[in-house]
Amino acid sequence: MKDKIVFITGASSGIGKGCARKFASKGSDLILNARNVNALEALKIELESEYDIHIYLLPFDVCDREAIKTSLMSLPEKWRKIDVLINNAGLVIGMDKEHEGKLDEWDIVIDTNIKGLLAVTRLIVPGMVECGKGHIINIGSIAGEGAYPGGSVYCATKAAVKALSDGLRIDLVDTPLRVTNIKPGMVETNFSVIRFRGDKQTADRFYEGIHALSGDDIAETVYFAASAPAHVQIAEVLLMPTNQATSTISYKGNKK
Ligand code: 8X3
Repeated sequence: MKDKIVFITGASSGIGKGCARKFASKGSDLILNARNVNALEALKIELESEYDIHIYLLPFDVCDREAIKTSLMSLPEKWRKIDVLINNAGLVIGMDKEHEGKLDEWDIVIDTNIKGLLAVTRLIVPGMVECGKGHIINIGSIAGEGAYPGGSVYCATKAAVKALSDGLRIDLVDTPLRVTNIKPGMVETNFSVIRFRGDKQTADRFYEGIHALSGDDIAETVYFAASAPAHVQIAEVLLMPTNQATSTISYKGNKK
């Protein structure tokens, strides 16, 4: 993946940061997006000093359609031919029942996980089609396989990521472009702290007794899909910890 340009949304932490590290270690140049400018700048300094690569920062909120447009239009010419788009930005707030949760929080989840992914895709993929090359890797979730207690809206958004990935694969079938949906199970990142509205202790308890996946584990699979030969399209990957079987069935008897 040397000299390829990889665009990652939500790159300041977790799976996005893991992907940034992995692709940087393989010689890819990176366009990194997130809302947290300071975290992005720190990551740029870290990776550019460690690897012989260049990083361009595009801080915006994927919910802000105008900001996405302005930012992408501001990209210097040499950064415009994006090889790999990793639609990673996503979140969940709360684990409320569908008839009890907060509509305002769900708006943020839906706007980020579905509409944000769609807006970024809509703006970047036409350039890939024009160049006759490109790979769109969406970070879906095991949550998109079926609903689980307290997850109804999040699960719905990840089911939407599956439909958007499948639909895009259909729409691009007559092109050399590839579309992959990576569907992680339990991954221990800041994601769960946000899920529990900032309560780190509850988030930690969620993963107690199971060796959860890390952002770096997911990045390995993302890289595997991206670096497959051009005629190989990895459509979907469902990956979870060894002691997880489904969204709701896991064995938490093993200490980390
Ligand atoms: C996160 C997976 O099962 O923790 O996408 O909700 S789960």
